[in-house]
Amino acid sequence: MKLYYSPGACSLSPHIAMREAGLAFEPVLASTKSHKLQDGTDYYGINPLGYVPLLELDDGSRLREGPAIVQYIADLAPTKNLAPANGTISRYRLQEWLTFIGTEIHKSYSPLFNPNMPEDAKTTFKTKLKSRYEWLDGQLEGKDYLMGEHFTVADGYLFTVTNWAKPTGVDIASFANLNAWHARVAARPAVQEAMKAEGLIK
Ligand SMILES: N[C@@H](CCC(=O)N[C@@H](CS)C(=O)NCC(=O)O)C(=O)O
Repeated sequence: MKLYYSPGACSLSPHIAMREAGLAFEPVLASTKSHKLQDGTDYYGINPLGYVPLLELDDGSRLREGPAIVQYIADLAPTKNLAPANGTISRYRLQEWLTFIGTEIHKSYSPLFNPNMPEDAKTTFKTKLKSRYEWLDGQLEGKDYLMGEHFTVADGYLFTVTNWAKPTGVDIASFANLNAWHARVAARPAVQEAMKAEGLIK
């Protein structure tokens, strides 16, 4: 399998999932700025929408959308408990988390990276993000991970987007449960490996 990624982008989430799952894959750098691969190939020819992540399966077919990709990866390694079994209410709880992270958190950060977005609009998104994180902080009370004692692909996704708080100026310093959870996820060997491989840490 090939995972198209850009360092520190939301593609870090499936990258973490791959390493947590212990699956063999080829990471392929597809810069979100140039939309070109390192050999100059136009990334729009691979994903017409231009964004990462994208997973190319061994049969050459391609899967888009982070929440779908991480569930696909989790299901390839069922013994790793990265997602509850399909058809169970717990699986819908995971999907509830992935949808929340994608629509309420991830896509509220996107305007903060847009140089053409006016500052007052950015402030609106920062305020929204802070209120979502305040709620999340309460949800993490007494829990090691979002779904309880086990790390799931939802933790990898929330970790990935929460890494953007500092560079975009979203103030999450006062959220003790959230910060303890973030440190717990950051310390996982697979997360360290993925971040090192993307050049985000040494
Ligand atoms: N709906 C997509 C959105 C992915 C997305 O926003 N990717 C960003 C990086 S975090 C990107 O590649 N941006 C560059 C672009 O859109 O050209 C998903 O959830 O996978």
